[in-house]
Amino acid sequence: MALLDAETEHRTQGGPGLPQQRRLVTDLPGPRSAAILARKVDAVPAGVGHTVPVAAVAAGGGVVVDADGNSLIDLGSGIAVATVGNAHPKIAAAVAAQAAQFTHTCFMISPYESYIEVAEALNRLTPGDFAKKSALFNSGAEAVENAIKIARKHTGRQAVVAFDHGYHGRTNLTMALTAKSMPYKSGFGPFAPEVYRAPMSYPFRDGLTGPDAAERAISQMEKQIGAGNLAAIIIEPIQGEGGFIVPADGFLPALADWCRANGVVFIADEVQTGFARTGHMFASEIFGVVPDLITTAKGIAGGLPLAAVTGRAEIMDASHAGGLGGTYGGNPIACAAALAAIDVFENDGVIERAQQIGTILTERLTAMQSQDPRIGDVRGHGAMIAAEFVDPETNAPDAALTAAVAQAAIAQGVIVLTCGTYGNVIRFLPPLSIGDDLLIEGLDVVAEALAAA
Ligand code: PLZ
Repeated sequence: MALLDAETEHRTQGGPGLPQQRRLVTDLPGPRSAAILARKVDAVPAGVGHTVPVAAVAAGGGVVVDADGNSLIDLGSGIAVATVGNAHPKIAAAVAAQAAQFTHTCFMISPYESYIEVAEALNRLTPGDFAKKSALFNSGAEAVENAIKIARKHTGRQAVVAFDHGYHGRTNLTMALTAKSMPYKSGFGPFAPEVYRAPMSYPFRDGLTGPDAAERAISQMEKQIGAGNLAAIIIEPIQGEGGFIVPADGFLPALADWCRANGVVFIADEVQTGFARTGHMFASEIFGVVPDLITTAKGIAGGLPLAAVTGRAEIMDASHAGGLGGTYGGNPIACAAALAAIDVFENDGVIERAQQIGTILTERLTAMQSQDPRIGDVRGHGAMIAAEFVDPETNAPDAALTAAVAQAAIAQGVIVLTCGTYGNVIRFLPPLSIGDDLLIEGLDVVAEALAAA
């Protein structure tokens, strides 16, 4: 098939109708992608990087198709966003219908029902059987910023604690909350004040029980900040960019109890873990914690930019009228997409599918680990599983091996993402619409890449 025909076909035929196959018709990037990426170099600043050297033209099910007609297996979901599957028919239809009706009035000017419906759904679906309210924003970072604003207003306190290996965004306050300097913070200071860092529970590296790790963090917060000065702690129940770090049992509940006893707002950043990703609607459920506030984004709207802060009504109501908002927050098209996505999350067996995917990923990766001591740890929940690569002698992080495996897999048409403070983790975040055969083929390719590295 001529390249042009392939491109035209894929432009008009995205979503689950795409052939579900790994098929490389060129080396990556092919000539069309290479030409587009050359224009990127001229038109887009170097600071905006990319992982996979292709220009996407269609995606759906478990594949991303590029401008040359290459079909790649998607094990990244655009960083945990296309959870229900790219161009999901229910979302595409809801977006088209809303775009034909009205695209924007600004919720702060002329409100509309879909925003309120999304808020009602979030209030219902998030953990905690108390009165809740939700406010909508555009990005995960913006949700985090607003959660901190709300917690400060509610408590009348200023200090905020984030954790080692934490990631919360790229805006000024969220850079301050984010732990890792390169590439997120280096040279971009000064950072927002009154942000402190506490040690995380990282069982593979610290060997501490959950309660002991919590005790270490609490004692540091009490000594260095003082509970009476602390507005909030913010933590990802499973850390995403930091390396899919799953805290030891008891760590999060002990922190939440301490917060409650001291009038500190406990904020769970579920931007990456939320909406069925971990085999639960929210990862907080895995650990039996009920956050005061939850930030969400990514999977919430099937790829449309939407984010939210949801939490206890009395905390959410702390702000004076007009104190929260933004031109686009809760845009009607994004809300229509979110309502369609939430319908899928609740009614189409997506949580069960995340659990099945988690079983396939975990069994395969632990089997690989038993043959290959360079895999130091396999961890995660549901469709959020990672392998940490180490020097088998010393357990030291092996970022070079990790990068080599990821690059080799991508060159063979499998999109995998790395993460981790030490850059030594490959994370698997497939869309839940991927079939078992493609998932297993993707894992085969990663296994071959590791064997060859
Ligand atoms: N909180 C827990 O994972 C976004 C960003 C990757 P935005 N993570 C992926 C990158 O290199 O920029 C994220 C997250 C958690 C907040 C955010 C920020 O969400 O929608 O990217 O602003």
